[in-house]
Amino acid sequence: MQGLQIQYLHIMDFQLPYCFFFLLLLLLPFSGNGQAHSNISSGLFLTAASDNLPWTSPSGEFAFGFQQVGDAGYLLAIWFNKIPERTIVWSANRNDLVQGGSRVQLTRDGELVLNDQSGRTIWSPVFGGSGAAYAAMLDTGNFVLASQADANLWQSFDEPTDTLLPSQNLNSGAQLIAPYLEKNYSEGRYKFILQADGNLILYTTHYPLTTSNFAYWSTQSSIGSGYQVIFNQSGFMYLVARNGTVLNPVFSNSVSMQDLYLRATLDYDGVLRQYVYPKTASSSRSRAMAWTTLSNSIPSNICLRITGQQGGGACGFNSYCRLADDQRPSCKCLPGYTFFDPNDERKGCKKDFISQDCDHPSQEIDSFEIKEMPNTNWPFNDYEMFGSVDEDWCRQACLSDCYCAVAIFNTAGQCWMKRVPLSNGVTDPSVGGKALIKVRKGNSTAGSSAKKCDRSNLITTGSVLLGSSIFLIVLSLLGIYVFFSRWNRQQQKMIPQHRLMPDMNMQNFTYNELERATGGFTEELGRGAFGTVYKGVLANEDKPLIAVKKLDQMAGEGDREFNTEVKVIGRTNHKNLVQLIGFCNEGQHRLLVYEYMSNGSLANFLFGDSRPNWYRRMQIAFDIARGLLYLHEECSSQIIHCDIKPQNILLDKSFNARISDFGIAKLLKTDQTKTTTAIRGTKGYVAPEWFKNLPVTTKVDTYSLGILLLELVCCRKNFDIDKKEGQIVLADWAWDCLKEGKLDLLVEDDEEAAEDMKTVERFVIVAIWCLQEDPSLRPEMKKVVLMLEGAVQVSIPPHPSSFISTI
Ligand SMILES: *[C@@H]1O[C@H](CO)[C@@H](O)[C@H](O)[C@H]1NC(C)=O
Ligand SMILES: *[C@@H]1O[C@H](CO)[C@@H](O)[C@H](O)[C@H]1NC(C)=O
Ligand SMILES: *[C@@H]1O[C@H](CO)[C@@H](O)[C@H](O)[C@H]1NC(C)=O
Ligand SMILES: *[C@@H]1O[C@H](CO)[C@@H](O)[C@H](O)[C@H]1NC(C)=O
Ligand SMILES: CC(=O)N[C@H]1CO[C@H](CO)[C@@H](O)[C@@H]1O
Repeated sequence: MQGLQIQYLHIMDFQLPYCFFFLLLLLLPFSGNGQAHSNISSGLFLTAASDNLPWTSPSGEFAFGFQQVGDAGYLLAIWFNKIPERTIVWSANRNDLVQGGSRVQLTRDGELVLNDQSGRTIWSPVFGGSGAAYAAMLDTGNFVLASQADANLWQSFDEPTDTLLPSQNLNSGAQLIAPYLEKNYSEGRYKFILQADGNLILYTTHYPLTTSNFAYWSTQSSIGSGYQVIFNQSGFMYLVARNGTVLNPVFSNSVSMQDLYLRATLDYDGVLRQYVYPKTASSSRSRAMAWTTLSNSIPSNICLRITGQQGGGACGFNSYCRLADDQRPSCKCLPGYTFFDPNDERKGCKKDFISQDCDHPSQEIDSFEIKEMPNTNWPFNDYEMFGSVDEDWCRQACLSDCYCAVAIFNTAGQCWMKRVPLSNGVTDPSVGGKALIKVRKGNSTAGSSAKKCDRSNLITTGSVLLGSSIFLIVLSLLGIYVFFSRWNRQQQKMIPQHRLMPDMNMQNFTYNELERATGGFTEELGRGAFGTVYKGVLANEDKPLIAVKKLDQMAGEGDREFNTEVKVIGRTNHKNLVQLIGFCNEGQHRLLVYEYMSNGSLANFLFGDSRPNWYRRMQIAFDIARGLLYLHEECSSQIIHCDIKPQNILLDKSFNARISDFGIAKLLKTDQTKTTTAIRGTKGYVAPEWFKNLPVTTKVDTYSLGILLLELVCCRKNFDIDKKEGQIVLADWAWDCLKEGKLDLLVEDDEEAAEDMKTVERFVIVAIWCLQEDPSLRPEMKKVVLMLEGAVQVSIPPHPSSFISTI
């Protein structure tokens, strides 16, 4: 009805004659164009267009209609309609997107038909009996076609794509097929099927076919077999045997559907996960939330589970899989190999160097070297095994054999020789042994392009000099001669020193130097929005440890901009910032070199096993605020961090907190004031204005600091699904406690903090000031520091009106 009212007002705007308007109103239901319908009667249709309104369920929580997928076209889908992500739970044409102007209609014959613009039928569900009298989008997320007598003729729940919703069951023979990529809904490489024999199985497929390849998880031997998988309203998923016995659950998370949206999805990486998303009354509150994974995913480590004779494994060929800190599988190429497509890591990697000459392998031994990777293996692909040998023998054997791509040497003194393409690669402590990977020396694209680059610079300098005048030519030639002969001599004596940037204490590294310093980028310290960080050591006398951040590749970035921004970062110097000591800008490689922080991130410190003491946590809060004050007001050009969170706060050897990753947002040349869909901050710590197209100011950092302060006081994450009702979102709970004068509840089992309630209270009040939805109400960082130190009087803050929870 709401839809009709809107239509009404709209038409009144145009001041159409009353009777004409009435006529239109009568025609509307038949001329399609989606409005909020509960029952969709025959004749209605939806058109694929960016402004199309879907058919929604009575509560508005689910919608059926067209979703645009990038520039590729439209998906006829069902999605969660009350959350900003519009997460898709079902689709009709995942392998065959339609273009704008296509339409889906419940025909007068009672058939549901998706036609493309030319009228060709793309999809139409098949069901028995006569046509449907009406269709309905239900509040469960099920789209049904029903007869006049209300009998279900067809339902989307019976033909799932990659997701199951609570109350949706998987019947014998039904399956989920993973999407190809996170945002590419085409059928991908994994499936989850309840076979006719009752076994519930996760399979890899023979992509691009959907036939079963390797079973990497199944219930038959552990749980048993059944004829139906039930996914009930509290989030339990279990098999029911033919005789009605309920078997042990597959998922046993108990979830309150009142507060949370829930789904079980077979993700593109082959892992079946349960996700929850907080339902909230106010729409502004739900804006910055995200889907959280519930703890047990299936299988727990897919890297170790896939060991098929055919196919690349959990990652593609010539790569290896490792469970990252976030418990998700991460795919990497082995040294000397690069991704076919960096956006599609499971497509595998290709060799990036010229293979060994098989006619004369021994002549080429010196051109190859071995890179080591501990605890790594490619279980199949062996073509030879030598027992009772030592590691050196194994290395030589691989170097002198042109078939050998990798040799695995294990503690039993065995040397397994393997050839490409390597499959089922995995790195895990349980693997043991080490992989010896053969790569051609010095054949990296980076190395060669760097040399070219240096030379061409010299040539340009030369020609400018020559262009001036004949007299100058003679002079310059003489000069150049003298310069070069001296320079050459000096070069021979001197071990090349790092080139210092003229106006700051920063080094310009070559890619090869950093590759060497990090042992070929092997030891990963962390992974952020902009790239991966590796541990390394410089070859200087005192062998300082470094952290090298390899920025993700960007298309068409100007060298000058990169250098300018690096200079801005390089000029910063404060004891609460991680110091940038150098960079590399060579070909497509952009790297930043920082001092190494030996005590890891605040996230690990704060949310780890043992709680850091209250005094240390207070000091950390002061440190972070002072670091931000410096970035905002005291350094030569203002820097807004945009991504303050515990993962970006590092602890040096004396446990001083140091802010890292500042200035990078700018460096990637995204306009600071423009909100795009690619929000840089991390969900939960992100200020509400990000989502509202308002300019981004230093107050976004103030907001994130507010969340961090509460986490420091309470030693827990802002969003914690395991907490009691009312305590799940820390920011909400802290406000409630403050309002009711019960702040002691926040630090209940923390004696030290409980004895210092004055400070706890001050910190919470400052935090709530920082979390004000209106940025202008949030204090400047200078004020925050003074407030935290207790140097200024702090008044009781108003209700922040919007809390954003951490995920
Ligand atoms: C949809 O139509 C059916 C059958 O006509 C009716 O029983 C049901 O109440 C209708 N639902 C709504 C929400 O109008
Ligand atoms: C999804 O990936 C498949 C396989 O690579 C490709 O054919 C298809 O075009 C992709 N779809 C979109 C929307 O990018
Ligand atoms: C879901 O199943 C579990 C386990 O059988 C049971 O304890 C729970 O009560 C069920 N919830 C609902 C809403 O049926
Ligand atoms: C039902 O079947 C299961 C296994 O399929 C079996 O373990 C159980 O004993 C059966 N229960 C009854 C009551 O027959
Ligand atoms: C410097 C060098 O030899 N580069 C080569 C490395 O390998 C690739 C791929 O085989 C060649 O194209 C490069 O020329």
